Amino acid sequence: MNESVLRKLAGRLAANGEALCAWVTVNEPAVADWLAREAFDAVALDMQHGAIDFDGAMRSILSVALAGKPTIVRVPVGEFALASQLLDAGACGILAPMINSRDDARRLVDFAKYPPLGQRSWGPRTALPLSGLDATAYLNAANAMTQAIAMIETRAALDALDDILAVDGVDGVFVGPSDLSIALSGGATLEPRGAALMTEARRIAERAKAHGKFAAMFCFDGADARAMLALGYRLCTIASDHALIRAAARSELAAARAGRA
Ligand code: 3PY
Ligand code: MG
Repeated sequence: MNESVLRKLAGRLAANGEALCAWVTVNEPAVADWLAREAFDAVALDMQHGAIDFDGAMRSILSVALAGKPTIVRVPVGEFALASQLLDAGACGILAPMINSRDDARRLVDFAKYPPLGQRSWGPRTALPLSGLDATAYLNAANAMTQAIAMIETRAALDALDDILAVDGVDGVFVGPSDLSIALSGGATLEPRGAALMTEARRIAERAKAHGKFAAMFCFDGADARAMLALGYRLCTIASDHALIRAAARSELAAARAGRA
């Protein structure tokens, strides 16, 4: 079972499959575990805007693995060294925000992939036992099992999109629709499903496909994820943990009060 956890996400994406991903922002492995036990294909931990620290990420990765699911971690901007540590701790994918150039993308690959693709340093403390492989077999399999995902969320990233996608070792691009919509409006509005964003979203999906890589998208609910899958996005979130909890609370409170004064 363990080896398949590390291979699961890559296997799904390599076979042109689709993956729906939970989005966790709290530093509590139980929340990652609850979501992992629903029918998500993967769980993402957000260390950029969420409250997750390294210790929490480490524990959450193990909880998610125990539920038989792979974990992706979003690191803070530019924290590539942390990416290697998270992979050592058993993460299957790294989501790197604000990747704006070929050099940024190369740096992500340097820390996420072993030679010859990158320069990830050896020390897969938890990943190796989780993989069920011996050290050499893990070394040989790790690059293919590990997703290096570049976030596209600025005008510079749009300009460099083909350069970023062309970097050997970048497995996919992930649209940050909120930041990208802010960038597209010159800082004036937040319209993550506005017309300008959607025009770029279509182009990003098309360019990723042309490079033989996957496109991923932060989505706001199930219907939104369904629409993005229809556009060719193959890895989609459906809502963050706090949004799911609040939406469920709203819906159940409304049900409890329906028809009552
Ligand atoms: C964005 O929409 O900018 C994101 O980073 C999604 O989390
Ligand atoms: Mg963002």
